[in-house]
Amino acid sequence: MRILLLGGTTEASQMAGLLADAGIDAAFSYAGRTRAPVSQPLPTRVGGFGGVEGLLRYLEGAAITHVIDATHPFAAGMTRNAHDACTQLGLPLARLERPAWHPGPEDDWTFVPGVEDLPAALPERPARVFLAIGKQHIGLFSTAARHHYLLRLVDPPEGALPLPDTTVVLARGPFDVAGDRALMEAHGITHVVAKNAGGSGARAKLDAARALRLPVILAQRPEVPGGHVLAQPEAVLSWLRHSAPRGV
Ligand code: 3Y8
Ligand code: NAP
Repeated sequence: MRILLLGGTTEASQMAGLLADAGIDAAFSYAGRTRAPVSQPLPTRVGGFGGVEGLLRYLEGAAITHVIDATHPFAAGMTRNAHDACTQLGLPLARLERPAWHPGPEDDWTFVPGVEDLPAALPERPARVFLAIGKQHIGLFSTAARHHYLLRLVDPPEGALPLPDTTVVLARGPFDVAGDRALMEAHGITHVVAKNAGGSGARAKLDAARALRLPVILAQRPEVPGGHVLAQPEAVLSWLRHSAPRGV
């Protein structure tokens, strides 16, 4: 048995620990989005595969027998490619995915279909927006340049930002409610904009918004192919044991 673990999330790091502790032959994969990703207890590769074709070559070259897609719910491209490649090769594929967030009675949440719909959901009058969606989609907000944006990024931006009125904080997360509440108060935030990422690592800002009674605008997740979706790393481990040849 040899596993490819597609990582980049809290759950992927937990899965890596389980596989390493079980002594299962596995390789961890990052996209290479950040300069210094957290190290993993597994041999780690960094960078894209080169589309489905590149992934097929990697899977065959590395004699991978099972794939675990523990990427982020918004990493739709990687998820689609993993599904297509595993279907072509007839390889077992499980997706480790955390459930989406749902509002409580005290929450003031607005959902939009996708990340590209977020700017239009902001108010006409200038606001002070905590834009916690990372770096890849900041450009979408250049059509809403009237607002002040508090940007939380993993790495310093290379070059000028596509927005005129910003404050940048650098942080990798996972985050905590007290820290996010203090950050939002210090910057006089009036709106929180985020992705419906689910999980614990990005949840703090939603709880802080609830405490401060601030509106939240959330992008819903992109559609991804079906398949074997599990919510806990332990469930993936038992899936592996049941789908492996005898004696694992
Ligand atoms: C490179 C690996 C771990 C994993 C930690 C989780 C928690 C902290 C919360 C906010 C939201 C955001 C962003 C976020 C979180 C965890 C998790 C999660 C959100 C690292 C990591 C990589 C990335 C890529 C990065 C994206 C960006 C998204 C920032 C490592 C730290 C906004 C998603 O600068 C960039 O280009 C950043 C790109 C994809 C979204 C975007 O579109 O910009 N994640 N995040 C992975 C790779 O190379 O394969 O550097 O160590 C992982 C984590 N980020 O093991 O503890 O599991 O969700 N990551 C979102 O959820 O909205 C921050 O600020 O409140
Ligand atoms: P994406 O849009 O789905 O993928 C774009 C391309 O990046 C993929 O086609 C693939 O390139 C490469 N890629 C993505 N994940 C990879 C991985 N784990 N290993 C190797 N290559 C990978 O991905 P994304 O949204 O940019 O996310 C990139 C990474 O950040 C993923 O590891 C994801 O788990 C993590 N992350 C993303 C978010 C988010 O909000 N999107 C949040 C937290 C963590 P090729 O086509 O060349 O193979």
